[in-house]
Amino acid sequence: MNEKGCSEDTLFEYLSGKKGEDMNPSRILSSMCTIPHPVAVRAHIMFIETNLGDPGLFRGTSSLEQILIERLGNLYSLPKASGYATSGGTESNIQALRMAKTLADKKRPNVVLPESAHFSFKKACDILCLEMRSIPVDDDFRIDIERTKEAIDDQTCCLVGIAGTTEYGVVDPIPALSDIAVDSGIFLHVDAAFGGMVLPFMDDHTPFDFALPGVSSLAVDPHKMGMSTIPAGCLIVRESESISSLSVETPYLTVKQEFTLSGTRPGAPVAGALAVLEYLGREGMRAVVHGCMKNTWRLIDGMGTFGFRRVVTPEVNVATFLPREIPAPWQVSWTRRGHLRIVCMPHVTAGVIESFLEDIGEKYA
Ligand code: 0PR
Repeated sequence: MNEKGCSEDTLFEYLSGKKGEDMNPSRILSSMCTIPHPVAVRAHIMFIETNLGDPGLFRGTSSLEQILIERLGNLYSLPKASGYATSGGTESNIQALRMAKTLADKKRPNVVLPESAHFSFKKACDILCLEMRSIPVDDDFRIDIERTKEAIDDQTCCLVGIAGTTEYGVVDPIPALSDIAVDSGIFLHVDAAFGGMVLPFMDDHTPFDFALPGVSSLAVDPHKMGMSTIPAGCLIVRESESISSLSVETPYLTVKQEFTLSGTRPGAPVAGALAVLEYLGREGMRAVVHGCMKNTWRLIDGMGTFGFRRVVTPEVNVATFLPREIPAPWQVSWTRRGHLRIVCMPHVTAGVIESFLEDIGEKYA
């Protein structure tokens, strides 16, 4: 740190130079985040100083968090939802496993999840000292139900299903996982960090929410397809007792107990996330999701004409192909199995897809 400060002009020239080193978003085809919706940005700025870690000081902001959970609960067939706004899928998944572990109270607890699960589950299992039982996926990259049944034993505290996998954009057979959860009395967590803001706005999709009686908790990230500002995740739970099982005493705050992982928590992205839902409504979200799915299929068809074979039929806006080199400056990603992966987020417009296909055509036509 310098002894003397600098002028505001110098400071912002420096910052804008650094921003200029970031990638141009319209070339980013690898991200599950996107440019936030303008109403999210406006709401975020309005609530910039708020801290949900001490909700009594920010009653209005705190009520927005309650409304956000209620809105999402309604979207996932759970009108009386409990939960809270997290920093994203990682925190939601850690907290879900923490609930499952606390509630089950096993000596050597294990978690049964698909090998396609996001790496946040590895972090969660490390932190919580849980054995992670990774179940192979079938040819369509969904968890194998027979192998799942075989892996469960009397020390299993949690089952996990993914609604919209990070790498291949498919949905696990959550109805079958729900049946297993009901029969065995095991906590079922659904990671809908990505799909949670896609599937409810499609005409037809695999059931994945609380309408299935075995689903105990669900993670959804407004900062992905919900177009909110970062960081905005939500953990939704069926029973309020599950989440209060995580409570610790907070003697000098305006509330006496807290079940969140973070202490200080930003209210700004919560206002941002709710702003998008209120402003767009179901109709507006359907339009966004239909646009992204249309672009995904245009991409798959267009790539097909240049010999790029699709790996699987996605259920959300993630397209995967057998690997071939991609020309610069396009930023794509590669799955653990080496497949080319492109996420058609809202910033990846029809025009962006056409210009990408033109470059692919120049190289491969
Ligand atoms: N669950 C699923 C299904 C996810 O896809 C992700 C993240 C998480 C949980 C964890 O969420 P947070 O990262 O919010 O904690 N999926 C993306 C991924 O790992 C996140 C991402 C976003 C990565 C933008 C890169 C990027 O540019 O691929």
